[in-house]
Amino acid sequence: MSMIKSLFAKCAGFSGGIISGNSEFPQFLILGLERSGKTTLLYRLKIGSGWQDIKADMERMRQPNEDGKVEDPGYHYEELSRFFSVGVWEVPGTEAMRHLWKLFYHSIKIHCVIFVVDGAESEDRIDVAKRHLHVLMNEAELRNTCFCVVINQRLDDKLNPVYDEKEDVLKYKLGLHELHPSIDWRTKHFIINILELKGESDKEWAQVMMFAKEILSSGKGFGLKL
Ligand SMILES: Nc1nc2c(ncn2[C@@H]2O[C@H](COP(=O)(O)OP(=O)(O)O)[C@@H](O)[C@H]2O)c(=O)[nH]1
Ligand SMILES: [Mg+2]
Repeated sequence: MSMIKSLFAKCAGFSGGIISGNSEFPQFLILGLERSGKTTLLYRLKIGSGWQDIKADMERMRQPNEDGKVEDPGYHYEELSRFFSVGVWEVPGTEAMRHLWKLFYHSIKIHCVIFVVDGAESEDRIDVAKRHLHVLMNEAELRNTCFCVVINQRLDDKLNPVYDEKEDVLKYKLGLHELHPSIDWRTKHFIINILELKGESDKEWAQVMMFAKEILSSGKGFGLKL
């Protein structure tokens, strides 16, 4: 708890536990189960394909070094500015860390949740992801929040079948076809091969940002001027 509070304190605009209007731009929160591709997404957006060994590096950062410490701090904060300026928080999705997700959206006003699901995920884990996603969608603090569900297609992955865009089974398995109207209008899913994203300007990502802009600007929600 204190670890996260001190992290928030580092963020510009922190005042009395709530980052709101004076943080000046919308805050996004990337969530999803562990290994769905969240950190890869954040850094593909931030630095594009310039980080060539990202896959090997992500694996290495998960392993303890000689001192027994894990290099990846787990959570990350970056700012993006291609379409409109946003602050992006990315939090681990391990079982333990899922308990802490709420601390983020209780302490920070979150305008958009990017929920990442591995397209090659097992049935059991899809159910777990679905459960968490629907809890989030029904949280009071997130009642105006835009939800972008990103299905990580893993086109390059020889070990797993490629996610079939036409059948799009995760739309149903995640219950995205039967959302309450109060949630449906601010929710959309996108099928993206995260590892191939070439930075913020990538057209796959542009679709996510255009949808988020529409929802965040809507008078039904935050009514932001972006
Ligand atoms: N083959 C392949 N691997 C991916 C893709 N996206 C993520 N990964 C790998 O899957 C692992 C988990 O990704 P990571 O971003 O660390 O997941 P996180 O736990 O959700 O942050 C890493 O080794 C990534 O390099 C993808 O599109 N294709
Ligand atoms: Mg991660």
